[in-house]
Amino acid sequence: MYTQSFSVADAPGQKPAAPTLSTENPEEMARFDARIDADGRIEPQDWMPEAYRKTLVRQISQHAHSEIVGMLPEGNWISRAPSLKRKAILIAKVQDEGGHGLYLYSAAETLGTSRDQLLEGLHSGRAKYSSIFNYPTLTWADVGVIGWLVDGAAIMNQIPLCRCSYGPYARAMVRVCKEESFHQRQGYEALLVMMTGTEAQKAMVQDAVNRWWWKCLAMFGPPDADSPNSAQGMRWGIKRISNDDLRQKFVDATVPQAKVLGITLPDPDLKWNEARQHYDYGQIDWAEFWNTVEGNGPCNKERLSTRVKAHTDGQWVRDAALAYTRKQQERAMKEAA
Ligand code: BYC
Repeated sequence: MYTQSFSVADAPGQKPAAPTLSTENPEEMARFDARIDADGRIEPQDWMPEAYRKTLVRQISQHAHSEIVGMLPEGNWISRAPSLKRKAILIAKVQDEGGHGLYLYSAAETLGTSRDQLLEGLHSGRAKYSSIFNYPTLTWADVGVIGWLVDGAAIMNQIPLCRCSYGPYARAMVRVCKEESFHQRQGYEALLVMMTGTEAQKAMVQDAVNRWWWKCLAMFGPPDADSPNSAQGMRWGIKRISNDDLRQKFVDATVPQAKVLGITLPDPDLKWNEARQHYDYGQIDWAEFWNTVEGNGPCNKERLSTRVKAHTDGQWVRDAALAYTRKQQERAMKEAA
């Protein structure tokens, strides 16, 4: 299963020499580059190039939005979970995802962007969030498969982020990964139970795997050759492992788990390559991926409108919290006077 042991040191020579990025203060820039080269952490109060700040706000806010929108496909099943135990687990999991979104918004705020600006990006449809949450959860087996495969892919991507060069993001990721690990296991266990059930239950698991497998491989982002942000992200120690390498690690870790489960992964080209010591796999439908990222997947519009409605409906809670804080401050001032 997935553990923090996936957090391995970078291969020697993985970081190319620092390019001169901008016309920003060259002394500050040299200090920043030296700290990145020494694998040091950058903290909110430290000087950083504007492009580094912008990249972090982009990635961390997309990540936060993914956690928040990611509550919706599984949230749909809370009222229909097959037992009290499964309902309690699912409520806890969905609540964890909300918590992850909040840590991540807080981490993004340390870079000088307000929560309102971040949310406006999501609600207006300008900001991206993970493609995976734009597909429907048709059966209870989808909830198990999201835990096993979607959270499994998320952990694979996020464990290297625990060593990200930006301190608040890296620290948030440590806790997020621990919780994601529980999410992955609960999904796998739910599927194991279904696979000891009736033929209809087994078929439901296989059908869900068939629908989610390729979408999960696409979650890691475009192939390295088509990934415009990777080179700079790796140089800055934000990304530690490339999209394709993470995807390969995920396939290699998942194939044996599928065997234990007793399901078939829907890829006729999936086979062990002795020379590479990895599994080969088939072609991902990148046109479908980009179509979904651009807002035209099966559930994009529904997800966004549900989020916007939840935010609007929650306005009175924010107003009440602010009024309460103001009242407390006024009282404290009066007492101090
Ligand atoms: N979906 O140059 P690239 C979770 C975009 S939460 C949509 O490779 P980068 C969970 C990418 O943003 C999972 N868009 O970019 C929650 C970029 O567009 P912009 C979320 C994608 O940043 C609840 C463009 O494509 N995890 O699992 O170097 C319940 C080119 O890509 C996707 C994170 O956010 C995608 N799948 O690498 C259960 C982890 N992939 O911004 C589970 C943090 C790529 O230039 N993020 N794009 O307009 C990352 O690690 C990186 O941002 C990515 C992309 C690997 C996702």
